[in-house]
Amino acid sequence: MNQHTQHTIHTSISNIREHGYTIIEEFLSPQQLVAVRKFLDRRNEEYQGRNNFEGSKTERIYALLSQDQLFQDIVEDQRMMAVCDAFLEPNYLLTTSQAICIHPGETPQPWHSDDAFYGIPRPRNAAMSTIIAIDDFCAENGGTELIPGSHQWTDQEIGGDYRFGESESDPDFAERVAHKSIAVEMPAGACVIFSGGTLHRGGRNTSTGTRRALSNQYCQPWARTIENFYLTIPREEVLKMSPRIQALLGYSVHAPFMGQVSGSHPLKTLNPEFVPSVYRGN
Ligand SMILES: O=C(O)CCC(=O)C(=O)O
Repeated sequence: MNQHTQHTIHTSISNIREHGYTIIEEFLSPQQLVAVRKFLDRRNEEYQGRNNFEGSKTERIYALLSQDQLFQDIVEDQRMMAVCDAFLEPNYLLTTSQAICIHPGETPQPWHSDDAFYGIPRPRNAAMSTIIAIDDFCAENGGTELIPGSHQWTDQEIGGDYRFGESESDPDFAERVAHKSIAVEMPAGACVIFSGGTLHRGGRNTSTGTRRALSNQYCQPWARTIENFYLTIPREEVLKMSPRIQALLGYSVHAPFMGQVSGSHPLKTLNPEFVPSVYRGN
């Protein structure tokens, strides 16, 4: 790792500690950016959101890393792994890997934090999120909005459980945070990394173009993941992935025995001959 990368990681970690987020410019190489765009251009109308949280004019592709090695490389980017190493316990997991394409006319997403699934009092340290710009992000095209410093807010300070849209029913909340929030304006290829506790939302898209992004999120090794990768990614595909990606998908043991499979290490299940002991004999 060169000195520039080390400096980027160091700055990112201290920004996240202090402000709840950081931006890494040129997170994707120009080649990666071109390849991601090419992939997304081929995949229109993949999955239209079913509610205001997913976004009725927002297209999402879940389990994105299973689609191409390109996305696996981005998931295990060394800068992001170093940031996760600083905030999460060893054996942390990938909790979701998705493309989020916000089309023109989309309304703002409800304010939320990505760690709201975990019923631990705030401020908590359960997850880390990334949003990587595939198009330039601005306030008009649905660029992510976030509230700096909100990773430190307690449940009382928030005044509600803003999990999947509850903030919409509380106009006071939007009013209280309006002057505290910022629109993340960043060029294509840049990445905003934020604490799972940082309040944020996908912005309103009043422009004529689609705002495309990737979002990889990571959680503590003891937390349930948003996406159930054991069921979405066939084991023969997992077998082809790097050891790091396999561990991030849950083919790892969080000491002393979380994640075991009938008493065996989950990596053993990648052997096509593996049969869980529960099926043997009886
Ligand atoms: O697309 C964005 O900018 C934010 C999306 C988001 O926060 C989410 O779907 O959880």
